[in-house]
Amino acid sequence: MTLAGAGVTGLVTGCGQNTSRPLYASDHHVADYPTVRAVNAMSELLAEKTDGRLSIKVYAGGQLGSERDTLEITLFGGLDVNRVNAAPLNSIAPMTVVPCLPFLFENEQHLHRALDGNPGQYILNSLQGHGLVGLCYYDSGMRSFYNTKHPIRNPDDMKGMKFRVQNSDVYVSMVNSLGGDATPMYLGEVYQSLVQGVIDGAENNWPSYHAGRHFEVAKYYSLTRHVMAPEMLVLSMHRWRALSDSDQAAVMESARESVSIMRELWAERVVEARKLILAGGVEVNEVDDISDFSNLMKPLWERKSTQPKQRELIEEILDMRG
Ligand code: GTR
Repeated sequence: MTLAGAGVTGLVTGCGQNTSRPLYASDHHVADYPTVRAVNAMSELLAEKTDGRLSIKVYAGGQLGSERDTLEITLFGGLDVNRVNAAPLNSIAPMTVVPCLPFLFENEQHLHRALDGNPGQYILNSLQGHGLVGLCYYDSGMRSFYNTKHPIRNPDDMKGMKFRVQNSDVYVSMVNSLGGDATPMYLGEVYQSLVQGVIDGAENNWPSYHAGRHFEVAKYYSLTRHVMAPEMLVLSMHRWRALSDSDQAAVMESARESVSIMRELWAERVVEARKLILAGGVEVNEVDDISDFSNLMKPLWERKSTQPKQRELIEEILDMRG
């Protein structure tokens, strides 16, 4: 959908000459999803810090288009803020590949240590070389595979099945390395594609598996927990440059403060989504031996992180394991 088609006029403002208008933000998820609620919470914090001069208006529910499309719009300054997963940033900013690597993080604590620490900050800063300002990370839990056919207990069970992946080479290689057939596709098309049999499955965390109603059609959820790629909040460099130093500081601070709000909202939503999914008759299974999956994905780390700095970050993150 175009911006005008979504009823959003005046969004493309010629790179932020009007610095007192709200920051316009996009999110694929609907209004009550934790990411949208977190950005709304950030908006309130920002308004408090700037005596109401600055706030954020979120266009939720993917009104403005897919994450890839809205990122492009953000890059040229037609949109200010974007809440996206790290994956669609992979083709824009190579350091974002690192937190998307399968089986990099051993658990949530490890993920938080890495993202709250040096590696996370380095990756956020690296966006500045690519027309974006990295504001913060939000939780996105662990992604697992689901499908319409049968439980996946080992990679052989994925053979001959088509899995939707996010628009990122890392994810295409990931599914192909496991023996499945990867189909990159916008999240908004997944439900229909599952219904029509265009794809057999996809992979996501509990809340997105639930929010997109994929669990109604793809009844097998296999707990591979293969990726913990975080959500990221980014701001257009055009709008950033148009802000005063103190407004830039207020934006950064309110983004940071929204992280703990999001973590609470996320933890609650995971529990709630899981309950609803189980009540919906989904068959959930653990996999036999997770190393059957992780061993196949190791060569992918080498292929997808060819820059020395990416390697360094991986090592630093591995050293932060518990
Ligand atoms: C969700 C994430 C979205 C999007 C989506 C996807 O978990 O919140 O930003 O990346 O996954 O699979 O496309």
